[in-house]
Amino acid sequence: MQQTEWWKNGVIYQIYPKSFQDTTGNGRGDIRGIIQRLDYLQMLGIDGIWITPIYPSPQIDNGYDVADYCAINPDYGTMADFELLVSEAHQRNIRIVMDMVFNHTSTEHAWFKQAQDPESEYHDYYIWRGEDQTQSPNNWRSKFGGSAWQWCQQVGKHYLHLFATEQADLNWENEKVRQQLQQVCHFWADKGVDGLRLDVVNLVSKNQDFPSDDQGDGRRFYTDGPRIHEFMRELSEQVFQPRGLMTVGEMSSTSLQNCQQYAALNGSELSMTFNFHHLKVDYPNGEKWTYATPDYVELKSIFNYWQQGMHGKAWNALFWCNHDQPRIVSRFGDETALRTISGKMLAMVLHGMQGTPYIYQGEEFGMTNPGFTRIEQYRDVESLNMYQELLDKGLDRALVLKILAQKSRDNSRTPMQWNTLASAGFSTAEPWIGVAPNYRQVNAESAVNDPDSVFYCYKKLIELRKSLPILTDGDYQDLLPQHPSVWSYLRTDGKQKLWVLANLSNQTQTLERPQQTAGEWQTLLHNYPQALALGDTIELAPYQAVYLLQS
Ligand code: TEU
Repeated sequence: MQQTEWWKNGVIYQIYPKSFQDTTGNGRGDIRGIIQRLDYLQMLGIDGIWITPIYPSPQIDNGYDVADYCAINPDYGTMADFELLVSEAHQRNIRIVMDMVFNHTSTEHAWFKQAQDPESEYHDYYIWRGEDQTQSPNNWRSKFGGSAWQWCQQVGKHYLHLFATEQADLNWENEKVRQQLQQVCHFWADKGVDGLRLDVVNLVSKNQDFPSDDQGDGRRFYTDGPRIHEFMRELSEQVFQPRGLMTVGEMSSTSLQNCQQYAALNGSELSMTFNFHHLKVDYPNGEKWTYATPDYVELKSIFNYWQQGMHGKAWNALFWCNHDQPRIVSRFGDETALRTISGKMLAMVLHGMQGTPYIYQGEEFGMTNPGFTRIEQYRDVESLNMYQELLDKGLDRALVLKILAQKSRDNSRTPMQWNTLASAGFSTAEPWIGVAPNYRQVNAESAVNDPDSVFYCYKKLIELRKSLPILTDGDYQDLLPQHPSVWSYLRTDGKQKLWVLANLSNQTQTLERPQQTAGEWQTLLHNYPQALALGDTIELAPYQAVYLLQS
């Protein structure tokens, strides 16, 4: 497909294939399931799909433990299925974005197996340190709990794994590793892929002294590390630019200054970046594994910082949800009576900003967390590890389960709710992870049949991004940064003004009309049956949101 900067006014839809659509009756989704649902995605109006890893993998981390970068996991189908998906998607003007997991491979990858022979050329593909089995080379922690080092008897050294033990970190200092990874990108570009999502790519350059961290878990020694921009420019020059690939880097704990470089408008490194600062406003003191309520003043201030800091310099990816995050209506909205209203409000607030919006499967009709109550319902390696770690710390089991129900990555991984049939139309068999119990009310089919559903709000937002240049180009100003629950921001592009006004609470909010909003406004979009009355004081109903335009 033609490779202009299509993502600048485009919207990307994320698919977690294992939970999207099963066509073989094994309880797990597959590539043919994605093909079957392309018409639905075309109706929604999205421009591309990002598909999380479908490569051969022992599935310790649901495919983020890749055993072969250039093949399809038979569980998901065949390479022929994938090629069919590319052509079927392209026929509908839907581009394909593949997930590249280049910080680590599975320990089942042929490279890692051979790396265990210190004489092999693959040995130096990984990071080996420390000859004392009883002592880790440093105190770095794995993001999934425990030490980041694992002893390998055959080598007589530890290898580094920032994630699960079965995910060994690649040694990017080795030029051959970087060349191999370039070849992987070429392989998928040859298949017709249009873009790449690069998993935790800002962690690949490690401080080569591997110092212990007396202030934390080690992340400051490998996040946005010493050679990271050099590595990104190299990939960009060798592959991304010549192949016209759109790229989005998943940036773990990054900074604005680094993202201004990664996602610079001249495209010297990547097209755009995901960062997660806005999704830590319910991590008190940076601690994810607590039961907490979000701080909306903090949330607005983070968006203000990133919207203003990237404007005119670099390009943002916008998202509320992905396969690692709880569902947004459960998190910042309402799961029950005001689910639809709050789902639309959250969509409007995010899609009113500058950047490329991402929609995670099911978000477009307001899917919720499943409300798991037993540990047996969880599948995620991080959740299972943290469950044990929190119990070991002495936390009460009921509290730990409550924390998991709020924070677990499995909240977003339950099967896509297509309709009211058994297993929500996802599969004819027992799904690999339980379906959320509300699927009879909350499903794609009901949403498509209801003109007032969240689905049509997303559809409208996708259309607006194509027809209203201010959404792509305008700057951003927060009009009420200190208000605890009202979000009121202005986008301006010299020709028009777009005013986005939203109530993040389940209470009515009354406010004075900000002076910057004088004059006449045309209502573009609202989430209540009646439009908002604009007087000197404004009354916002629970979760009410409105887009107002001044030309
Ligand atoms: O996630 C990286 C990441 O830092 C997280 O969002 C992670 O889920 C979080 O730290 C856990 O608290 C990416 C993938 O999106 C995730 O699914 C993988 O597990 C991870 O990388 C390793 O490949």
